[in-house]
Amino acid sequence: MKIYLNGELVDKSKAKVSVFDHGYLYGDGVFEGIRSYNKLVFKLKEHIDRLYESAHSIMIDIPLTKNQMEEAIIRTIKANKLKDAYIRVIVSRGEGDLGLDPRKCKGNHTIVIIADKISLFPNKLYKEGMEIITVPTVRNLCEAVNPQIKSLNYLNNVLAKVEAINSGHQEGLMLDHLGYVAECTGENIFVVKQGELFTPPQCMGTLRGITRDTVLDISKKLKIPAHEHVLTRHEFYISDESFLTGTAAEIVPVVRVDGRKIGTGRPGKITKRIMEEFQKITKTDGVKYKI
Ligand code: PXG
Repeated sequence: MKIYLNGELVDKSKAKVSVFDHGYLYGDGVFEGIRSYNKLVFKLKEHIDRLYESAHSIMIDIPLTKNQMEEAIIRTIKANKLKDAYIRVIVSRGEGDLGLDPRKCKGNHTIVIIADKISLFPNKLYKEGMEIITVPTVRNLCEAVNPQIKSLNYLNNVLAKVEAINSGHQEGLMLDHLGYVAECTGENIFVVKQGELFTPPQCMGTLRGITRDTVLDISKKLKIPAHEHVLTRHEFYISDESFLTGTAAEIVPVVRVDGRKIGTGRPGKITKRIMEEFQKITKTDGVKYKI
């Protein structure tokens, strides 16, 4: 496997970064997770835009233009000859010294791009639906580390994932500090009630997910009314259907939350229709490459 490391494609065994990199010392950096389907990189522009927004917010000046970043991503996928890929782009503050001061890193950002295959959850869950549980760890406050920043410090999400796994679940439902539904550890949440879609607004400790935006576009196309609205757990429990969205997870039906059955306890009609449309879009939309 070839990894892009600061402009060079190197073997996986040689893809090493310094222990003084502030990405490693402090989680000081940003990342994106992107997918390609059948030689089409899905929503590449949106992912690159969000990467640069995250970097801007934490004052990292990425030393590549967006076009150069796009070329670097495509080059890495092609080097690995992947028709379908999961691409991780990482930009860290770079090598510095001990101590938080980012000025010590002298602008030598480390850029790593990995292209590989992943399947986040077992196939069975996509067909039969997932059971999730509310976890004790509260989603980061917007005023502290804003969840819009896809930073290398994912401990908030990792803790929630550990709690979900420890209670025998694949995913954990994270609430914001007021107790409203925020998102799962790496996915946004949708519920369906009386034929309409609801998802928490991005100010509720929720990442503005690119798959979430895609589902909102699909709902317009399918003429399913959709609302960005605060959700309580009660509203989640009494919904007719629910599903999670994310680049890595794609669309996963949720059929049980905190021991309560959602709707019939099977993936719902609207969920299945949206999953179908999502699969169609990923096969036809995207930035094309040749291998
Ligand atoms: N919420 C959070 C907290 C995320 O990290 C999403 C929602 C979904 O966003 P997109 O744009 O992908 O639709 C994410 C992103 C993984 C993994 O390996 C998943 C994500 C990020 C990093 C790692 O499971 N999902």
